[in-house]
Amino acid sequence: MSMPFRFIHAADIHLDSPFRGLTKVPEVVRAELTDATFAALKRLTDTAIAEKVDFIVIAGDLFDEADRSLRAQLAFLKEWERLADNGITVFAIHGNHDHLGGKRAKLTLPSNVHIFGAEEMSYRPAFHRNGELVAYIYGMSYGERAVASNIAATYQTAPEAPYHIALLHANVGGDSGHDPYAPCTLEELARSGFDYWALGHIHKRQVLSEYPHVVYAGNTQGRNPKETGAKGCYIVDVIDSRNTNAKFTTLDSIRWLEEDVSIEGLATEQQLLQLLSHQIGVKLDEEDGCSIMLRVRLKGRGPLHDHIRSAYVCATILEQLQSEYEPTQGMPWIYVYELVAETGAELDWEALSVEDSFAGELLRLCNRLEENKEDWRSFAQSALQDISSHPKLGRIGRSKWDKPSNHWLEQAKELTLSLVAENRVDNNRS
Ligand SMILES: [Mn+2]
Repeated sequence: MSMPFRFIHAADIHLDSPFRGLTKVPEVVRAELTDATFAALKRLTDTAIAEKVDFIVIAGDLFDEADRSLRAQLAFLKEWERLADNGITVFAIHGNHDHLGGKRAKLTLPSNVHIFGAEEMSYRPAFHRNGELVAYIYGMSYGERAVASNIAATYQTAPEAPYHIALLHANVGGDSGHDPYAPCTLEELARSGFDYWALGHIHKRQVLSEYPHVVYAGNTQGRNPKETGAKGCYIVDVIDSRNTNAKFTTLDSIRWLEEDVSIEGLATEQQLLQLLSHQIGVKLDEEDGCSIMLRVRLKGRGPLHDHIRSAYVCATILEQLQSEYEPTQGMPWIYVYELVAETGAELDWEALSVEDSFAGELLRLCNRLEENKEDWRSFAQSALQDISSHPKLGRIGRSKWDKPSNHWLEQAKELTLSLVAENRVDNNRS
């Protein structure tokens, strides 16, 4: 075995990715969101230099678009030159987002950068910074957006290297949440003879296996409300093929998070606002200097449920929080982009379930439907019959109405019972 070495495994940088879906954000937030993928790339270089890695591997989707923006290409060039100045080599493949069929400027890459071609799998030697051969890096880029074949099956190790690192942009194990590109199974990767599969494509980081290591690095910067949590890369220390240690490190400057806050025990909107304000302050301190895009979900049961069910009240509270935590440039900020109420009425469900009243009868019906999914399906279908058979309205949602979701039942139960039970209290009072 050769000497120990260190490399970075990154993927899915999606440089110059546009932020879609949020129309009303302050200018500071918009500008920093737009620059966030660039900031992550810069931090990747900084980290590689500070951690004295021998080389970097990037497993596809370096760019967000196959027709790469000039700004993105120049940014990569600049970072790669910084790496070259520090004796760090880069090995990269391109994925479905930046496949080699797209348009791009003709730039000459520095000699420390190797991009794998799309014709077939090929390999290159990787060296320790003292010049000793420590590994072979294998890879194959996408030549077009949709690669439907199992390209991992074409990967083969060359015997003479001490350690084998395979770069692959693929959907391993058929994750239904992602495009099924270059499909393959974990089992076939695990028995292929490679020591480390450096994967890209799925943006959530995960270590699927150790010895051999099969690892998704995740993306380097979250780009939308679905890409929550810390994002970055793995720093991998290899002593030998039976002693490999992958350590996650963050590269993101803006983090998408979700926070649940319970309304239990709160009597007024003012108390809710104070609680939210406090929680948000705590959150900002927790996330090691990152700015935060926060979605707050109100949960639990309490007297406030009736008030915050109104979209107006939620919107007003959200505005208050946004103005209290107004983002300023140059320091970490927190921006609450959404506040949703998923709360329930404060009801004595046990007493209600035996009560001789319309509300009691309604609850017993809901409970029966919850227990028997067949009953629920036929109940929902007959209730929706008129609307789903309507020539125009029916077209809107027939495919959904044919398969009524359990979530609808939960929502209907909450909504109807809080309305019915509320009226019942009012009647008792009058
Ligand atoms: Mn990607």
